[in-house]
Amino acid sequence: MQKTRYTVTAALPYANGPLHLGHVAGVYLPADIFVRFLRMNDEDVAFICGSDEHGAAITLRAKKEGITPQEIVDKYHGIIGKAFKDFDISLDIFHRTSAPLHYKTAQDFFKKLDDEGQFIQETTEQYYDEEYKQFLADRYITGTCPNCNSEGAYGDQCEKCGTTLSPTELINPISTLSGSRPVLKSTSHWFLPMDRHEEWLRGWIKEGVLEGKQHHDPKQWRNQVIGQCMSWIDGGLKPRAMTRDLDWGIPVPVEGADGKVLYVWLDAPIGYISATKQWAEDTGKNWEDYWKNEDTKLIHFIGKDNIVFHAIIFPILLKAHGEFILPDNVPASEFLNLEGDKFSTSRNWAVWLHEFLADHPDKVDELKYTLTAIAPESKDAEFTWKEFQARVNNELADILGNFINRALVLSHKYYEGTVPPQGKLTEEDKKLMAEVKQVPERIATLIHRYKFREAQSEAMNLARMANKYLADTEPWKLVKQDPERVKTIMNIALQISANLSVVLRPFLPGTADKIADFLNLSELKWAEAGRMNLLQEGDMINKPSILFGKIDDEFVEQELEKLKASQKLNADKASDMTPQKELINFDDFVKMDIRLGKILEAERVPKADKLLKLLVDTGIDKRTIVSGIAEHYSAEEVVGKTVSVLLNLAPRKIRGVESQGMILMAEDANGNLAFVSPEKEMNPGGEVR
Ligand code: B3M
Ligand code: ZN
Repeated sequence: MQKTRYTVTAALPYANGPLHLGHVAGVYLPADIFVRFLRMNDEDVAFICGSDEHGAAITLRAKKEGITPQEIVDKYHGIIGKAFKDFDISLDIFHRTSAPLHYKTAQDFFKKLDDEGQFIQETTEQYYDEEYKQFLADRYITGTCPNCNSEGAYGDQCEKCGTTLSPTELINPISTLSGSRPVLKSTSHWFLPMDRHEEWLRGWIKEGVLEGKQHHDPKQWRNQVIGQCMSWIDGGLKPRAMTRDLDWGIPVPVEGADGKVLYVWLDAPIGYISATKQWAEDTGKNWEDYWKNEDTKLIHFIGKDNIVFHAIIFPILLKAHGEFILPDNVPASEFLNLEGDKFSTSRNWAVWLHEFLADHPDKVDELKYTLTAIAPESKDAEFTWKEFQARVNNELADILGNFINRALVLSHKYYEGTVPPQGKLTEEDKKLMAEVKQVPERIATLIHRYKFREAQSEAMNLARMANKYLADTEPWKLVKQDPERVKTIMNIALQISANLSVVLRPFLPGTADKIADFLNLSELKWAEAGRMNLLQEGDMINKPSILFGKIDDEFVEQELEKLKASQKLNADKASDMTPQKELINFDDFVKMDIRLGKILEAERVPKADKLLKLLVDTGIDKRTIVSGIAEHYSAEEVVGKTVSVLLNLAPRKIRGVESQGMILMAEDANGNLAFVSPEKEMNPGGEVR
């Protein structure tokens, strides 16, 4: 069925810090391109976002800054909202989950599910910090990831391998409040029995089928989204707690839930609905058209660490509620890295959007173009200031800017700023015009497949073709001996300029506006692109200005200096080093049997980016150990290394492989990893003590 309405959501940023370029490239810019394109096609679109203002990360930031959680969210809700405006992200609303309307929406949603028996109430053992008298969930607890062995995994997620976790799965859990080892204490919570939904969910994710009907085309979904969901489903869906023992969040609206709040990953996605309600109220629309109407396409733009929350948990909640539509697509991006390292809020290794805009308010489209050109759509990508300089100078300025400038300057020079007639066409002219005609369709197809990098590249190819056309026809040389021919060439060049103001608009709206102004054109619809008569003979055109200034080496140097200075500042603070763990006594230490081991064989663990399966000679036996080092070491390069091994760690199954022990690794504040090896050749079995 032809769907005639879109609800496009962009992940609600946590209001505990500013946005960095990684967030923008992965979520907000692609969503904006998609929405702008839809609006150019007169689609009815709601573009929804807002601040995610609950959750442990916010209360931890508040503790760190010595202010209240409300003050934290007020501060960052403002910073983020202004950054979206200054970066021309065309949201219809930037709402917030601390708003009363959201509380009511989320509580009504929860109450309906509870009244209809969609939850199971269970009393379970949860980690509890006796010093802070607080149960520990999500970011309040950290430990070793059971999946990839990385330290610093949180109670709800390991940021290293992306696995979604529960606190009791962590190895050696530590409270992030007191730094002490938590105790287990019983508490009751409302659980979503996700296992009950496995059957329909599997069909919906894999085949796009819902209740026997084709709901969406799974071939349009990104592989990493389906892959992550299917491994979650195949791993066995388990009941997941939808409430928390916290004092910051939305109170659970049922009897016997004092001191409990909604789990932030139940609360936040409902924030899309409450934001839509607010927007509809402000604009006189019916919000239910955007969330309950089958002829509406629901699209969630997110980063890959949010996949299961948007493609499994929230759809289960929507379906359990019974009145809502499910997403047609969840275009999740991979991660963007910065100058060879991961973006990191805690290490201050980031280019903050609001700071870039304060320093370079005139470079919005330059940044948009670069981030889209390198977007991490199907694999992690890298932003460097040299890349930014190259994209701006070699593509925006030298191709697009140069073409537009020549087309308009020459038209002013030869025809006093009027559009000349289009005379007799050569074969070359006809070939070019046929090419121009196909560009809009190619871009539209790519955008509908969420391939924004390629779509933008197609739009830039139009400028490349036009630039080449002028270089090949050299009107400036012809104008004396064949003025009629030059009129046709310049008419074609101006028609292509008009087309560029249309096909670039989803990606570079500011530039599209400037070109349209040069040509005295109103904002054109997408359907008008591809035509070679957007301008009529005799139309007046304006004098152009330079579209893109060049980025010099000093600009790049200054930005790199800023990065290094902020990182040094942060390193000096040292506040981000993991605090020393609680004291142990010698008896605790001697329980550990740490030996030297020689790696005999190594191979990747299938479908696990981070894991290597190792055969290790421990001096007493040869055993298999799984280690989360595959992102730092290849299988080949570890064979033969002598390393330190914790032998008597209870065997654990990791991605189906029984691991008997743990390779000890050293990791510094920059995330660099190294083996702990003897400084001279030693045989396997040597005891470390
Ligand atoms: N606040 C963003 C994150 O995980 C998270 C998204 C919520 S969307 C409902 O960084
Ligand atoms: Zn992990």
